[in-house]
Amino acid sequence: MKLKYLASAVAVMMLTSGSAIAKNDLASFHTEMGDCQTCHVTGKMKDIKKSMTDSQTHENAQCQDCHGSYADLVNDKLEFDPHASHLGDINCTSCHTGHAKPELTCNNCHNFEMEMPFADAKEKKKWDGDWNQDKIQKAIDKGPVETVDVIVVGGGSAGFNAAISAKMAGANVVLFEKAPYTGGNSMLAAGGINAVGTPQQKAKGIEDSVDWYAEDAMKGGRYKNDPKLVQILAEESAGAVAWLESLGANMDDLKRSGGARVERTHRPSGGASVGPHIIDTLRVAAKERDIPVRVNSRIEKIVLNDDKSVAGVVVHGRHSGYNMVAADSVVLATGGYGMNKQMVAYYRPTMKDMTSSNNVTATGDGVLLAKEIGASMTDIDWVQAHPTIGKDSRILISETVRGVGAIMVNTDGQRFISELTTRDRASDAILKQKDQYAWLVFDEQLVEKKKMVRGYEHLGMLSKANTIEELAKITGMKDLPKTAADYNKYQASGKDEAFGREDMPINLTKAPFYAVKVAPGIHHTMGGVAVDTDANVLNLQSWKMDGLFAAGEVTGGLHGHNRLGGNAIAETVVFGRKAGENAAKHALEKK
Ligand code: FAD
Ligand code: MEZ
Repeated sequence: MKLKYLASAVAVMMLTSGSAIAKNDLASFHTEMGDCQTCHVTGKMKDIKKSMTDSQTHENAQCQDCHGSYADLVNDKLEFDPHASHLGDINCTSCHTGHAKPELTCNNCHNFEMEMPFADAKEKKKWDGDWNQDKIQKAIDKGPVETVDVIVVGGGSAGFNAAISAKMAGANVVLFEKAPYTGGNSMLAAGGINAVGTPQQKAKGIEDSVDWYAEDAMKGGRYKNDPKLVQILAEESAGAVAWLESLGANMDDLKRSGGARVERTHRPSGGASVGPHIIDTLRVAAKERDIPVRVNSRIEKIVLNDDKSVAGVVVHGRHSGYNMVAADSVVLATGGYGMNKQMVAYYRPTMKDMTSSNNVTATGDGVLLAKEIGASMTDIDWVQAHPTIGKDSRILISETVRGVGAIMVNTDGQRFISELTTRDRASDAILKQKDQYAWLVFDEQLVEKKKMVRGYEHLGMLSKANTIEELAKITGMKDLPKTAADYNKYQASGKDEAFGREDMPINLTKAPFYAVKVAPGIHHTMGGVAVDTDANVLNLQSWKMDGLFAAGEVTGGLHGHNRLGGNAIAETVVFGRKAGENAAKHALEKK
C-alpha cells in the first residue's frame, strides 16, 4: 500500500523549501539554502552538539517555522491521518533524521511502502543499543547534573498522569521518555476505559456498582488479583474519567467489553479510539503546566543512596550521553514487556513465537531496572493473548468490534464460543480451531456505529461482499449463511441458543457484509513490579522501597491472571495519579 498522504506531505515540504534537488540526506539538502544554522541554534560545527537537546526542540521548531505543522501539511485532506489515528503531534525529527536515513516509525507496526525523502542516506548507528555499564558508572561517579523532586520514567498514560499529579501537588517534575515520541502502548488503546457510576452510565440508565466492577475484574482474573488494588480501581474509576474530562478529554460513548456484566467502557463520543485522545489530552495538559517532557532519553539505572533510598537515575540521552539526575522520588511508568522476545521466552515460553499487538516501546525496561535494585515481582509470568489481532499483521482488531455486534466464526463459518467471553477463553478456543485462526463477521450497521472499522478497511484488512452468500464464497466459509440466519433469529428473540451470548446489539442484515481474519497474539503483560495500594514499589521482603513508585503495565497484581478489556487504561489513570501524588508528597517531606 502506498501512503499517498506522506508523499504529498513530502512534496509540500520540498516545494515550500524552494528547491526539489535530490540530495543524499536532509541536512545536505538544507545547507543548499543556508548554513547549519538553518536547523541548529548555531552554525559553528564545534558548538552544534552542545546546543542540541535530546528532544531537538530547536530543530523541530525550525522545521515547523518553514513548513508549518504536520496538521498544516496534510491540510485536513486525508481521511486517515496516522498522526490523528494514534501518533498525534509528534516531533518531525521522529522520522526525518538530518544526517542519516529517515526512520520509518509507522513500519514498526505496519508494512507500508513509504516514500520517505532521502531514504538512500547513510544508516546511522543506533544510539540506544546495549546498556553500557562503564558509562552508567561514570555518570554516577561524576554526580548529578540536575536535581528535581520527582522523576517520571515513561511517557504513556501512567507516566503523564503521574507527572501532572505530582506537579499539581507542588513538586518539581521531569518526565523522561526513551522513544522519539511519547505515547507507548497507551496511544494504541482502542476500546476504552472502564468506570462505574459515571454520569455517562446514569444518562443511559445503566445500573452498575463498585461491587459488580470489582467482582467482574476478580472473576476475569481467575481470582488471582490483589483484591485491595481491585477495590481501589473500582472505587476511583469514575474519578479517573472525571479527571480526564477536567483536563479536556471527552468520554461520552459507552460500550460493553468482554467479561463485564454491563456497559462500562467509556470512549470519546463518535467511537474514536480512546488512547490517542487521552495521550493528546495529557500532552497538552503537561505542556500547559510547564512539565519538561524529554524524549530520546532512556533511563538505564535507578541510583540508590547507601541507606537504599532513591537518589535518582542515570539517563542516556540521544545527544547528551550518560548523566545522573537526582531526585528523592522516582515513578516507574515504563509499560509492559510484550515486545521483548527474550523476556517472553523466559517468563512465558509457550508464547515466544506469537505476534504482538504492542508498540515497540514495550520492552520491559522497568522490570529490569527495578529487579536490579531488589524489587519484588508479582505474577511476572502471566502474559495475555488478545484473541483478535489481524492475522499476519500486528494490528489489533478491537474488542469493541465484537462488543458492538460482530460474530466470530471458524474457517467453515461456524460460531464456536460466545463472542463476549474473556480473552483467555476466546484465544484458547481459536487455537483449538482448524488452522488456529478465526473470522469476525459483521455488516454495515456496525461500520456506521464504529468509525474505527473504516481504518481497518483502509489498511486493506477487510473482505467485503454484497450478500452473506457472496462473503461465504470469497472467504471459503461454507456454513456462514446458515450461521448468520441462526444468529439473526437469536438476536430477534434476545436468546443466544448456541453459546449464551448475553448482548446482541445488532443482527447481520444490512449490506455490505464484512469479514476480517484474526488470530491470538501477545497483548498485555499482567505481571510486573510488586506495589502496595499507595503505588510504593515493594522489595523482596515486601517492604516499601524508599522513594520508588510505579504505576501502569509495569506493575503486577491488579489483573491477576487475565485482564479485562478497559481495565488497563483505568489502571494507568487511577494508579498513575496515586503514584504522582505520593511521589510528590514523599519528595516534599524530605526537603
Ligand atoms: P505505556 O503506555 O506503554 O508507556 C510506557 C512508556 O515508557 C513508553 O512510552 C516507553 O517508551 C517508555 N519507556 C519504557 N522504558 C523506558 C526507559 N528505560 N526510559 C524512558 N522511557 C521508557 N487497555 C485498555 O484499558 N483499553 C483499551 O482500549 C486498550 N487497547 C489496547 C490496544 C492495544 C493495541 C494495546 C497494545 C494495548 C491496549 N490496552 C488497552 C492496554 C493499555 O493500552 C496499556 O496497558 C496501557 O496503555 C499501558 O500504559 P502505561 O502508561 O503503563 O505504559
Ligand atoms: O483493554 C483492552 O486491551 C482493549 C479494550 C482492547 C481492545 O480490544 O480494544
